[in-house]
Amino acid sequence: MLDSPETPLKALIRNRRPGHSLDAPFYVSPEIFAADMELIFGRHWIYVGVEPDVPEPGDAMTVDIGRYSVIVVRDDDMGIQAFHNVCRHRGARILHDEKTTVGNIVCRYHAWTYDLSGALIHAEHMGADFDRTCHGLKRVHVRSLQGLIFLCLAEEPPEDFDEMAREMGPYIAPHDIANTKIAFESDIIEQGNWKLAMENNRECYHCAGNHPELTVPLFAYGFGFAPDEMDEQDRAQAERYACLVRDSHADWEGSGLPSREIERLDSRITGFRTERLPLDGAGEAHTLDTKRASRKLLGQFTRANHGALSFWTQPNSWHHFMSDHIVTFCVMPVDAGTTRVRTKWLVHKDAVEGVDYDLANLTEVWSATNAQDSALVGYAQQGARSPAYEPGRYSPHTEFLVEKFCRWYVGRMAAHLGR
Ligand code: 3BY
Ligand code: FES
Ligand code: FE
Repeated sequence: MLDSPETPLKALIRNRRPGHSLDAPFYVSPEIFAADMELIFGRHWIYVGVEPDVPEPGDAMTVDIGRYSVIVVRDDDMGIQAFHNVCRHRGARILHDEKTTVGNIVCRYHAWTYDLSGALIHAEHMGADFDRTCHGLKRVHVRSLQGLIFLCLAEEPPEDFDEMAREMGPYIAPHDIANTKIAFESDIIEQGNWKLAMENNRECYHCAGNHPELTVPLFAYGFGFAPDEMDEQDRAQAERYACLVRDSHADWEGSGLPSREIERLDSRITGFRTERLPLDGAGEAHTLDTKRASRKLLGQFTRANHGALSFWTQPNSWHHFMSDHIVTFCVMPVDAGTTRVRTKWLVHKDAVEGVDYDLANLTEVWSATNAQDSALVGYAQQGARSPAYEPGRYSPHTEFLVEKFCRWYVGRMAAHLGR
């Protein structure tokens, strides 16, 4: 066990025990939280929302990443722009609502006015020698991956976003995010470190015991299983599942729907993984009857039994794409022991609530699952605060993706700290 939470970060990283949860300071120390914000959230591509957050020119959303506030806005040419939400006059925060619609971006303090490309177009009293062209809003790197919006706060963002976009594009494109709308969104403030929220997402070891709703459509097998502990009946079931995955992949790939696993968790700065997996029952969606939640299917889909395409990114997101709806999750650290998990449910933009979909039915599985996960993350944080906590072993069968997340995290921290 470690002697004190004050142990220097580099030593903690060097001494991290592979295959085990992290040392307590990684979850509880304000200093390591500050390092996470600078080295992970300050330098990587961070998932923040979807293009339907800002569907029309002038639609803007503000995104808080630690101490930063960023404006994401749809410009007049339908492009997405991102700027620091800090006025170039005396630095006041400009936009205050999470979502708004603007003609120009106007600071309330002295009415400095920026157009949707960030250019300063109006600033009174500044004298003849004042050059407006040098006072545009500071840009933040922004990229859309088939409608999923990522920001990077670094001067030089990781160059491998394009590779991820190239590989993931064909998987996500059929779900046509551009023609969806946000049917519902929820924020949960979890009482745990952001890494515990991510670790919790990377395994389904806890699913059988905690997620009675999610395990109706979801086969936990898809996230690993322990063959040596299974009886004959379990093993037969697991084999049937493996066949179902093989047959489904062949079927889906044959009809032009990329489905097979891509795993780039260790080899990239921008780590990600994807796979389309069959669902139980009718095999259509994350609902309690396993059928589509919305009658209007996305994109060109004509049938709904395409299972769910999942896309997991590092450091902070996961997404489930179905034929009729999409559920997308953004993890945002608040402080060492607090994390915001923002979930959005997307349906076809023409789907009408109460006619094509029932909101309770659409959101039921993940609302329940999020609440259950939130409690679990809270318990993990409470444990990590105890002097009795010591890193525990991950299951090689059902927690290998948690280990990969931790390996990516410590690897990135080490790379940035220069060791
Ligand atoms: O949401 C996910 O990514 C899945 C579902 C349950 C646990 N996790 C692996
Ligand atoms: Fe924005 Fe003065 S601080 S106009
Ligand atoms: Fe869970």
